[in-house]
Amino acid sequence: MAARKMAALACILVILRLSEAAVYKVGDSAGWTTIANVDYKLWASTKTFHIGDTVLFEYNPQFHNVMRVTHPMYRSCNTSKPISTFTTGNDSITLTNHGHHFFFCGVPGHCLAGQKLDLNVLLPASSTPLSDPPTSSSSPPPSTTITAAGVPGPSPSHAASLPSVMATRIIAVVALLVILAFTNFAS
Ligand SMILES: *[C@@H]1O[C@H](CO)[C@@H](O)[C@H](O)[C@H]1NC(C)=O
Ligand SMILES: *[C@@H]1O[C@H](CO)[C@@H](O)[C@H](O)[C@H]1NC(C)=O
Ligand SMILES: [Cu+2]
Repeated sequence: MAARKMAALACILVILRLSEAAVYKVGDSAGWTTIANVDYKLWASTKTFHIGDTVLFEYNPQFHNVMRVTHPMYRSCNTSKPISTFTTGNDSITLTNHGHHFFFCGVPGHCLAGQKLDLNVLLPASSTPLSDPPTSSSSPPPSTTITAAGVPGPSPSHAASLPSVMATRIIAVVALLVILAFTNFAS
């Protein structure tokens, strides 16, 4: 009995976690490459990234790597001082803070050829009011890292996705509570 309850509760926690963290393979089936002419800017624009999501860079480590860099280094494809470098060919990077995350391939010429990625991780829903100050606030919004040129802000699809995420979670929890109730009656 207790074990079943614990198992059901564990399932609830796992489903809550799954419904909020996504894994995105960079470039989808093409992966992280220069030969397929993937438009990584377009790829990123079709996704909505949240804190806790993971991006997976898959590539042949003989020919490519992944460097996380600052915005100025990203713009100029400057590989001299990366924040971090990944070289396994199967690099999972969990997005732990909001704002822009800049990556490129550090192999000479590859960034210039377009093997570069700018991800904008949106603020969690609960803290959105803090970044959109009400009329009573006189201080400017703390959005220095979010206003880089050429990248759209939080899109309507993000706003629309929040209720559906909540609905998914609520349905999952209700379903598991029903299962839990039935297993209790059955034993
Ligand atoms: C690359 O960045 C380093 C330090 O961040 C800087 O010293 C160097 O001048 C830059 N190189 C180019 C070509 O911009
Ligand atoms: C890459 O890593 C992910 C987990 O991070 C794993 O599921 C996948 O099988 C790995 N792929 C390869 C080709 O090693
Ligand atoms: Cu490369």
